[in-house]
Amino acid sequence: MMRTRAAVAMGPGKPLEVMEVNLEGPRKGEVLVEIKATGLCHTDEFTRSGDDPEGIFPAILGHEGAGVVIEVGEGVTSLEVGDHVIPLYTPECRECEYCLNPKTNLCQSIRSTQGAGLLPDGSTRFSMLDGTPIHHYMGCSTFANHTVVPEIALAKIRKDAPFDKVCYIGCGVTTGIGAVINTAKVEIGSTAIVFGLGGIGLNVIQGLRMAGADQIVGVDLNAGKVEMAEKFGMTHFVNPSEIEGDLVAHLVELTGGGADYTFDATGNVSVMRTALEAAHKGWGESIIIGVAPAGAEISTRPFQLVTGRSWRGTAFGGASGRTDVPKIVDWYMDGKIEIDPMITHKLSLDEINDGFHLMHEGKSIRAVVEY
Ligand code: NAD
Ligand code: AHE
Ligand code: ZN
Repeated sequence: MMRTRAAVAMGPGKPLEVMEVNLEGPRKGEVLVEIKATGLCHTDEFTRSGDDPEGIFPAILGHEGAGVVIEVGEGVTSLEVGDHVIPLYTPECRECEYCLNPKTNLCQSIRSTQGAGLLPDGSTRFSMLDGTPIHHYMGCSTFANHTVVPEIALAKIRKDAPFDKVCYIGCGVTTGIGAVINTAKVEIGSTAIVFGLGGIGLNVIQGLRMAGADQIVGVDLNAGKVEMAEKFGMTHFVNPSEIEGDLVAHLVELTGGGADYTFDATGNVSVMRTALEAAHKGWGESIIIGVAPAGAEISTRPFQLVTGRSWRGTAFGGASGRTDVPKIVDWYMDGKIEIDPMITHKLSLDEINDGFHLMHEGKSIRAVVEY
């Protein structure tokens, strides 16, 4: 048993509380990781706020981290002390029915315990100093300086990659670029619309430029996002609050009949409908990335699908983390993708709640906490 510092979500809608917590060492198949840096993703805020139907409290949130292996539990063979790692909320056991099916990245081997805020043996390693158990989050809990993660949920990465940048590959970068490359499989010369120019949407844009899309339309209510989006490849910007009349009709006209691919990176179900209906008749595909609050539902006229649009979704950009994440780290280190400009704020753990305020004010793309 050791002590570490963590930001604990005590209840829905409450600010995180930074405190000392107890952490038990790794059991069979588990690894103790010292987290060096973590990004703040909107999904952490979604759970903190109480919108997540799977939200459990108290919990240590955070799922976009990078760090160093401190200790390995019994039976761990793929990692050793000193390895640099990125925790994976979508693990890769390479054995389950899902891992063996190339059509999905959704390894299910530990999904039920992970969703219940527990490690695979059904228990938690974190507790308050008075002994109250604290739940894990998405199998990662990177808002703690040290965390215990199953071996199958750790990607081993090169040691020269900076933690304060590649932590973002733990969610935002991989989700955005992967949605384009793995899920949509965008072809050279395509037209695309990206709804939401935040930490995910900008990476969709970066992925579209890599894939060779001709027209990349960004849609956001915050015009402050335009400069960064243009830097990453956005060719046209639409602010829905400035469009008189029907937004779908405007987007369909702008893209010459609708876009080949549209992406929701807002989590707003009415935006998801707009995204589907702005996809091209006959072949347009709309990819849902955003996560929506408990009770929210999507709807459209079935005729939209009858006439050839399809509605799809993606988790972690369709990436199989232990295989794909080290490659994406290489892309960053080789200059094939950019991360640095999107990390707009660096915080200490004590300042973590400021990161959520910056997100709400639309001032940050990614705030990163460095330990
Ligand atoms: P963010 O807060 O950085 O960005 C959201 C952007 O959407 C902001 O720029 C905001 O101005 C814009 N926006 C909000 N409402 C809008 C509207 N009605 N019309 C147009 N633009 C609007 O958030 P993020 O970290 O980029 O995450 C985006 C979404 O993706 C969240 O729902 C998050 O939970 C989800 N997410 C999903 C996955 C996955 O694997 N599927 C992974 C990461 C994040
Ligand atoms: N708990 C939510 C769903 C949240 C969700 O969709 N999570 C995404 C990752 S978001 C990362 O920022 C995901 O991977 N989903 C697949 C899974 O198995 O959780 C709810 O609505 O219940
Ligand atoms: Zn995320």
